[in-house]
Amino acid sequence: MSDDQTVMPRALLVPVKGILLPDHIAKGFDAVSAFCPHPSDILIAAYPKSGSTWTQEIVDLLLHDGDAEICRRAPIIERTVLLESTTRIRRRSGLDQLKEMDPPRVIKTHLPLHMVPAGFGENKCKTIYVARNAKDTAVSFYYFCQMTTFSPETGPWESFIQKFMHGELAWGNWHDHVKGYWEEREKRDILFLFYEDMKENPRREVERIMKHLDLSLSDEVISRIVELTTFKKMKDNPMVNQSFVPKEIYNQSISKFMRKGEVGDWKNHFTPEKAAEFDEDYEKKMKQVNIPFRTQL
Ligand code: PPS
Repeated sequence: MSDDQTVMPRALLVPVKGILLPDHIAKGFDAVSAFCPHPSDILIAAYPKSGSTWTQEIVDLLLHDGDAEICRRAPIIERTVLLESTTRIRRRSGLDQLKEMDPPRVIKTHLPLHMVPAGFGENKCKTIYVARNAKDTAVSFYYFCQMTTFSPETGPWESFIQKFMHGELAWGNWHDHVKGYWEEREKRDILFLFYEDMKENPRREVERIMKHLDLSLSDEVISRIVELTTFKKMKDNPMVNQSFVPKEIYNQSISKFMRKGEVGDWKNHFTPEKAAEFDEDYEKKMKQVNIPFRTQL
């Protein structure tokens, strides 16, 4: 821990329905499970570090006609709510925040699909899942876990990758998370986004999100949204770069929340041997599905 980090105990991980969750989130899970959304609420789901904050900002801008000022009305964590968040990491729990908001609310979750409250499916809430290739997700998660007390200590990178491969990190196994949403995407009308596609052609992906939400905005507004949600713009935007989160929770002097925002950073972290081992394990776990992930552009 760096000298200037205020000491706050690290979260522990405990299993809930076979998935490891930070202890404070596990404690509130029954209440989260019972949450009933309004049919107009929008769900953004993602395994951690897959591009959910980016998607949240795009959705908030789409819902407000690309109005940058309105979307600076509050930090992203107030405008769009992490369903399972607790007072250990936020001023109010996600459920308390939601009580004070009028639908349509933008709700984020890292829960795997089988743990998402049934009401989202029953009420046919618009759902977006954003996925990122496993190796870049692991790298991003490693830096995130170093800077937040939200997670247990990471240990060295080599052991962190092992934990990532074996579902021993918070929110469980990346492979099952992604497969769970992928397999249900048609039945539940889930818009399945890839981080790499968003990097490659953000305008196309913003338009896909807009259509999924049954919105129709002018070309000019879409261009503005694309511009406002570039990595650079979001990194400099105090309402999205998480600089508002207290240092004892996110110590951004260790690593920035808006860290690199690239596809292929894994190449700077995986040795050829580690990449081969990771890929072999990946093939075994993902062989029954053909999800077109890209690890470089
Ligand atoms: S979290 O903590 O799970 O909610 O994180 P999440 O927002 O899902 O993912 C964080 C990573 O997304 C990157 N990011 C972006 N990349 C490109 N463009 C934009 N606009 C953008 N916004 C966020 C962020 O930098 C994290 O990735 P890394 O690789 O760590 O930089």
